[in-house]
Amino acid sequence: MRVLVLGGDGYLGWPTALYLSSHGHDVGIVDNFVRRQYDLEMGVDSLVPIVQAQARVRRWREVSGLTVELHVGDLTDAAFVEQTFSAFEPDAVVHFGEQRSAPYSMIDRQHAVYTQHNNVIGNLNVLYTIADQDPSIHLVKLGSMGEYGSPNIDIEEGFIEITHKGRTDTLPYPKQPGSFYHLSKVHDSHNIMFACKIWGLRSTDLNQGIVYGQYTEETALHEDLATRLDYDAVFGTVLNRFCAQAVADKPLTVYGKGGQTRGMLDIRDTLACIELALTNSPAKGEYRVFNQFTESFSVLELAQKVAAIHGDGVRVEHLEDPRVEDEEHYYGATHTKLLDLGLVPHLLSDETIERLLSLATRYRSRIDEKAIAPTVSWRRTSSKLPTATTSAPL
Ligand code: NAD
Ligand code: USQ
Repeated sequence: MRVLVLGGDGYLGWPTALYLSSHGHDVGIVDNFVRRQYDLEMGVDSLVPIVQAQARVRRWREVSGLTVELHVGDLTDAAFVEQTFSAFEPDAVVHFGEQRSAPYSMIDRQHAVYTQHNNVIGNLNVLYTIADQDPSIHLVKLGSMGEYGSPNIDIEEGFIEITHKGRTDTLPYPKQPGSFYHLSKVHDSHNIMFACKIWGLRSTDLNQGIVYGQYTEETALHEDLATRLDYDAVFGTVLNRFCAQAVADKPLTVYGKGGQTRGMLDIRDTLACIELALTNSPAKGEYRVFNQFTESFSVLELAQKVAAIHGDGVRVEHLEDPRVEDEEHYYGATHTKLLDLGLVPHLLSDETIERLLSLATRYRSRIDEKAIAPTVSWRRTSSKLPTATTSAPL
C-alpha cells in the first residue's frame, strides 16, 4: 500500500511511518515541523533527544535499506496538500498532523484559535483533496477518546441506538469534549462523516486514548531513529510525565482528586491499530469509528503504580486541578472493534513502567524541573497560575 503519514515527524507519526515501512508499505511523510516550534515557544524539549527529520529519514535508509519520502509543508496550505497528494498518489492517508495538546489550546484566545484553525482547516483540505483527486483513498484519522467526555452511561464506538418517543435510530454518540483541542477533534469528526456521506469517501476515525511509552522495534534500531517523549506540563501526557517526575525526585502531580479515568494504550499498539485499520478498509461512503485504547486507569491509579515501582520515597501530590473536568466519574467505554480485527494488546505491565523509568534515568540531566508544574488554567478568572506570555504560530 502507498501510505502518506501526515504529521510523520511527531511522537506517533514517526514510529508509525517506520513500522509501516518495515511492514512492506511505501511510505511518505508530511510535516511542517510546527511541533518542534511549539518546543521553542514554550521553552521545553523532548526528554529523548531527536534528530532532524531529514537525518532520521537518511538513517532509516541506512539501517533498513528502505526509503521514506519526506514532504515538508503545511496542511492548512491547500495548494501544498493538493500537490503532495498528486505527487505521491496514496492508497491511504494516516492523519496525525494536528496540534494535539489540550493545555496548549487553553493558554489563551490566540492558542484556541490557532488550534482549531490548524486542525479543522488542515483536515478539510485533506478531505477536499481526496474527494477531488481519488475518493477511493482511505483516510485514517486520529481522533480522541476525549471527544466523548465522561458521561454517566457506557461510551459506544462512535454510534448509539436511541429510542425516542417510540421511534428508534442509530445516531452519533453524544460529544462532551473537555478542551478547545478536543473540540477541534469533534469538528473534524463531523466534517469527515459529512464528507463520507456526500462524496462517498471512506474513512476510519480512531478515537484514541492516551498513549504511553517510547519504545518501538523500529525506533530502537538506532538512537537517531528515536521518537520524542514529552514530560512538560503542556505536551507531556500523564503516565510519561509521572515517570519523569519520579526520576527527578519530584512529587507526582495528580490534578484534583485523581479519579479522572481515561482509556490508555502502549505506543506499540498505536502502530498495530493503524495497520489493522489500513488493511481492513471501510466500504465506499463508510464512516466508521474505532475506540483505540486497551485499558482504562484513573490518574491516581497511574501515580500509585509509578510510585510503587520506582520506590525511593516518591510522593503523590494532589494539586488543585488546573482543568475544568470531572475528578470522579463513571467510565465504561467499549473498545472491541480493533480486538475483533486481531489486535493483541501490550497491557500496562511493571516492565513497561520500568522501561520508561530507566529511559528517564538515562536522560535525567535533560529534565527541566521548571517545566513540570502546570501553567495553563482552564478558568478565565480567579486563576492563581502564572499568565502565559507566549504567542501561537498563527
Ligand atoms: P505530535 O504533536 O507529536 O505530532 C503531530 C505532528 O503533526 C507534529 O510533527 C507536527 O509538526 C505536525 N503538524 C501539526 N500541524 C501540522 C500542519 N498544519 N501541517 C503539517 N504538519 C503538522 O502529536 P502526537 O502525540 O504524535 O499525536 C498525533 C495525533 O494523534 C494527533 O492528532 C493527536 O491528537 C492524536 N492523539 C495523540 C495521543 C497521544 O497520547 N499522544 C492520544 C490520542 C490521540
Ligand atoms: N493529569 C494529571 N496530572 C498531570 C497530567 C495530567 O492529573 O500531571 C490528568 C489531566 O487532568 C487529565 C488526565 O490526566 O484528567 C489526562 O491528561 P493528559 O495530559 O495525559 O491527556 P489529555 O489532555 O487528555 O490529552 C492526551 C493527548 C491528546 C489526546 C488525549 C486522548 O495529548 O492528544 O487526544 O490524550 S484522551 O485523553 O482520550 O482524550
